[in-house]
Amino acid sequence: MISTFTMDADWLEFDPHPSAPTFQLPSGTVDAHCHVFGPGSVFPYAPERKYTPCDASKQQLFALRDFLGVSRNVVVQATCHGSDNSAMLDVLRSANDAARGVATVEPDVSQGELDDMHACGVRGVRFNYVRRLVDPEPDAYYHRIIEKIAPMGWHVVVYFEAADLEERWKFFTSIETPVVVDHMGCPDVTQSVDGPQFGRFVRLMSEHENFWSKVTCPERYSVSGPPGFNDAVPFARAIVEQFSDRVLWGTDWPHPNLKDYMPDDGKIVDFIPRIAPSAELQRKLLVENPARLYWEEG
Ligand code: 0GY
Repeated sequence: MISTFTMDADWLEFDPHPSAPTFQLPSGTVDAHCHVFGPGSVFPYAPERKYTPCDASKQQLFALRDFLGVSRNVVVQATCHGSDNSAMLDVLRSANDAARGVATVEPDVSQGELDDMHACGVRGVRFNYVRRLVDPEPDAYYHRIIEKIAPMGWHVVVYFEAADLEERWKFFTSIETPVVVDHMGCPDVTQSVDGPQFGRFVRLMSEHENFWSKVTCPERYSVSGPPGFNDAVPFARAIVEQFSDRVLWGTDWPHPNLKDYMPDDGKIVDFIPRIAPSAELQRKLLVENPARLYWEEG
């Protein structure tokens, strides 16, 4: 039976015709944070999901990649697919080594399943603490997963909101694998870049050298908004300049759960030189760092 799904009434669909970016991405650029959704008729959305999106297929992802001048993708399992990673794995299998993946797994995942995912290109798991997306589990649940994935050389991606960092600090800093923080921990950009909230995140990065940050998603926390996301610039730029070897960039296409506007992916690319002003910083952010984390074996 073919399942059909109706996207949420307030769902904003991605822009099918983004503008051509002005900034030319360096050769080898990795979009290190993007998703696919279904299509639901092929890869049904999970019963426990908290949103039903529009479909966003691998063909559409690859078309955007080529249009923007991106070389490779890291596809992050979306919560609307729960721990069924089939849609994400299908992208990896179709990408001819030009995609890697971050999966969602449960503690009872078998070694055989992990090995199959590794062969497809999965190199990390994501722990999501954003309550509108999932119900977070106790630390022991995540420890059991870490015990299984650490020996495989995988890393952990954590998605949380700034106000939650204090509570999670002890657990996060106990993780010994590389830990990649989504969207700089979603800072409140109405506070000072030198203030206590962002200061806590900067301290996390400076005291723990296994932590990386995605400087993605200004559209999620900017209050000044598009096209410039001006209030987000000092935050992302501070992280890029201070931790240039541990930062990643991505589009976040197809931009799940935005409620006010849909960003133009061309403008998302044009944001890059404002947060990584030199060619060297751009090369690290876009090419070298993701290549090291996702394409190097060992
Ligand atoms: C993101 C953000 C979101 C959604 C998901 O897995 C997801 O469903 O990641 C969000 O709604 O904030 O990281 O792209």
